[in-house]
Amino acid sequence: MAFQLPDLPYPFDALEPHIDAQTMEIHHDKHHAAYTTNLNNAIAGTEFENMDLYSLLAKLESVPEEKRMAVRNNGGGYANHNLFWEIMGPNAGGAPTGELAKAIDDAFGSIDGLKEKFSAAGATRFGSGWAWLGVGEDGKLCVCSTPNQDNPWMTGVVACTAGAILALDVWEHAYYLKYQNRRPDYIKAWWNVVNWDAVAQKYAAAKK
Ligand code: MN3
Repeated sequence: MAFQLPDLPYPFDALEPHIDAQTMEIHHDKHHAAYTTNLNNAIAGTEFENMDLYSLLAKLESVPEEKRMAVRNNGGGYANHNLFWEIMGPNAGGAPTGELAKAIDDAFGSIDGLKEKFSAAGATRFGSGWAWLGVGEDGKLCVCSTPNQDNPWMTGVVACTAGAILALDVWEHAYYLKYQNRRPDYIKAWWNVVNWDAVAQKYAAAKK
């Protein structure tokens, strides 16, 4: 198969009490696994099978129409969760340092300015979707939100094209067991599990 479900880089209960173990297990083993399987099924036997994931997402318009929505939804779901697991971790939270901290101050005034804008992007996303922090085409940090499993790598499809470095899943499956309808509470707690060292590495790579 072209794409493989990555292992979760920490145990299911590593993000407790902010994100509960049962949510993590279902989210990774069922939801992310399904996106992976469905992406592979959609591209099986096509020229897209051996394409790099981010090239595929940037060229959705070249995917035949009958497969395009399956690739968009499941390729998005596959890529989005890959990033989501990587930018969280145990013993995390706090604030970024170094070049990333400087870039955040330049773009948003402060880390609190970023948190306010990013949290609002997630909280106000109607229905299911994601909030993003990315390096825009002008090289500056930007915040945006996408519906469903769309993401800023989908050139020509989404309003904000960027190299994503931080992602927040606001689908109900990401928080409903613990937070029910209280999405803002989930978002507030989620900042405690953001692995800023991982985000800084993504930032350095996206700037290149
Ligand atoms: Mn999800």
